[in-house]
Amino acid sequence: MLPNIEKVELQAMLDWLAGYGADEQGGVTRLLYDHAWCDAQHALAVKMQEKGLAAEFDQSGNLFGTLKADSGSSVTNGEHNLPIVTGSHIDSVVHGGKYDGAYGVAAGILALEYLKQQFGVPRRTLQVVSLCEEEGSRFPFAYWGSRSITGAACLDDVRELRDAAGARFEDAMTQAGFGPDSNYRSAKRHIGAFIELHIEQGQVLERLGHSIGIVSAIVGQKRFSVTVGGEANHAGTTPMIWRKDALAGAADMISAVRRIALQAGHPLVATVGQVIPDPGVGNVVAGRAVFSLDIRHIQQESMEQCWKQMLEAFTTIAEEHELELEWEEHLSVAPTSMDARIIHDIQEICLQEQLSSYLMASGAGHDSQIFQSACPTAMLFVPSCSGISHNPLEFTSEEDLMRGFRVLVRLLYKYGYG
Ligand code: HGY
Ligand code: MN
Ligand code: MN
Ligand code: MN
Repeated sequence: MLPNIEKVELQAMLDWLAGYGADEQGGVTRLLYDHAWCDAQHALAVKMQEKGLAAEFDQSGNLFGTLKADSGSSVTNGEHNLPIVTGSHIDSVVHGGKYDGAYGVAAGILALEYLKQQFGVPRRTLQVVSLCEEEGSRFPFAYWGSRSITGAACLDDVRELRDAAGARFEDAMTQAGFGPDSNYRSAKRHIGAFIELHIEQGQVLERLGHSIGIVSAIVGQKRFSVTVGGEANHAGTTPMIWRKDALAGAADMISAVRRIALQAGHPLVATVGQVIPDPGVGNVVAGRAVFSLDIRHIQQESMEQCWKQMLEAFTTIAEEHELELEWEEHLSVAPTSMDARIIHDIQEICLQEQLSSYLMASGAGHDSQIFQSACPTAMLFVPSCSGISHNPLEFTSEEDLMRGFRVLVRLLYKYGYG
């Protein structure tokens, strides 16, 4: 049985990590392969080594810290000698919070350090991974870290993608020291199970008064870029009825997104978070407008149905205003149920720890939904204060952080030493 886990330097580590990419809004901005991201990953590699873990990068920039099993351990057959991996992502949204992703990375490092100090070499290899990219904040491609590990994506899928400044994905990757010509091993690997500790990013646990969220399933997601083509023209000399105003057309389409989503009802959510008009100056009728579209639902067919209705509405608006319409889907992930056996183990540990746990769906996407296609996977949440996330005001109390940490340690102990 594990002794009572006293306080570990979890809060201090999160404060330290938030220093990498600290932005002017009091949040964190750490984007794939940018300076803050590179400094954070390399600092974490040093931290892992200081904590007695073998640190190694892969060609995507994922960072693994390993607590190797005793080579003579009896757990030898088949997939049982594949490592148990915990962790989360090190990248952030722009002006994000200090807990999203970072909490799972920091807790994983400290959990392996604690287990090594208390119990020495495990019977089964345990690893913590700092996944290189989950958010899709810089390049229009999400879950690059987990998808390159499971083989769901490879460099050919991303090399030509451009960020908002026009930088090529592959150039950013190689300039950061990664990629196929680096000395690092390929990202693709097999793992025995994946466990992700994460903040809830919503307010269910806080409102219902539970300490631990156990994720039953993660919503499906479809992400698009929608391009509306019109005719740039003079704002003063072009009568309203003769315009092909791409931004006005996009605005009608964005209103249709909200109308259709409200008609569909909870738990469907649809978000337009970004609109880029071209040329984007006040005295020119926009010739082009590109907007993002993020649709989520726990049921695949409802999500598909919603997209179909939205596309019909966009097409009608484009025809009415003689506008061109194009769209590109750059993420389509199905709703994903988590592993029932690990869920059961987490529920048992919460009972032992006398922590109230709550089985719940995740409205946020996570790397766990990528790993679940490759190995048994589970997620656990701790409460987010007022449910705020993807915002510098994101906050979780140290007590709540420690409760999630203790459950993670017990789960890793069960799988690594039990
Ligand atoms: O958008 C999401 O749900 C996740 O935080 N990347
Ligand atoms: Mn996020
Ligand atoms: Mn996250
Ligand atoms: Mn996520």
